[in-house]
Amino acid sequence: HCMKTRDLMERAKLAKHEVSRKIFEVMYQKQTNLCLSADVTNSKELLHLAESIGPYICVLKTHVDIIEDFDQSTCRNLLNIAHKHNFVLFEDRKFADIGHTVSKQFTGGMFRISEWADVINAHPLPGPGIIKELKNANKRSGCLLIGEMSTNGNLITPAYTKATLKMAEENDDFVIGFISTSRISHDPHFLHFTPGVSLDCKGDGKGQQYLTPSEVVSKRGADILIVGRGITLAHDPVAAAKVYAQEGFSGYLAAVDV
Ligand code: 5FU
Repeated sequence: HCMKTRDLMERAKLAKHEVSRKIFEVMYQKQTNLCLSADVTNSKELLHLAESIGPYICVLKTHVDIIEDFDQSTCRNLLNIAHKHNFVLFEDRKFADIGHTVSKQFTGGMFRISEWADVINAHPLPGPGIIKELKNANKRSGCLLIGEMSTNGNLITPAYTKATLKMAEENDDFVIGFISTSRISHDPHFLHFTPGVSLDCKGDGKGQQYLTPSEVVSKRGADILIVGRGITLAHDPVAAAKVYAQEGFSGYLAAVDV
């Protein structure tokens, strides 16, 4: 049983959403569980990162609202690169409002996230209405619930995380997993994405707290490690991505289920 949930093709078969199935398959095909957090502020840099780091990742995570020159061609180009290098796009918008508002934030405005993002995420704080309305707006995207955060002093309690799990289980045709710093569910169809990963730093002096790839994947039970500045600010980002991908995936294969 222990090895079974580490078996990516087995997990792909158990997936309840097209996007989680795709992610498991990409992880298997490319032998990587690295998600690049491409937190740059212009389209050219974003597309350059996607093109150069693309071969080593299963997911590329964006914050499109920090891009100064964003337009629809940014997403079109990003989609082409994602297709070429076989990774999925995750917009880290962290929806956190009433259902009526989030459905507009998801589909409308400048960013029209629902038209290009495979994965989105939401805080469960407002209650199940947020999930229902995001799903009604576009069920082709898969949603991660933020069950834990990496930051120092965050207000999330064990009871909140447990309630997040319940909300995920009740909506598992749309919720594909969690943002968390530990394994929240033992159900192999849920994905756990863990941010706050660095080989060199313990923190950023702004609340972020870092763990190493092997800590998050082997000890905390993460499926996918999210790495931003550890790669983007490295002297050689491609070389750094290869190291994180290697550490992350060997940790994933070695991990026993927690
Ligand atoms: F939900 C979370 C969280 O708890 N911590 C995070 O760091 C999200 N993040 C995101 O992961 C954050 O918004 C950044 O985009 C990224 C981490 O970037 P870093 O440069 O690796 O610190």
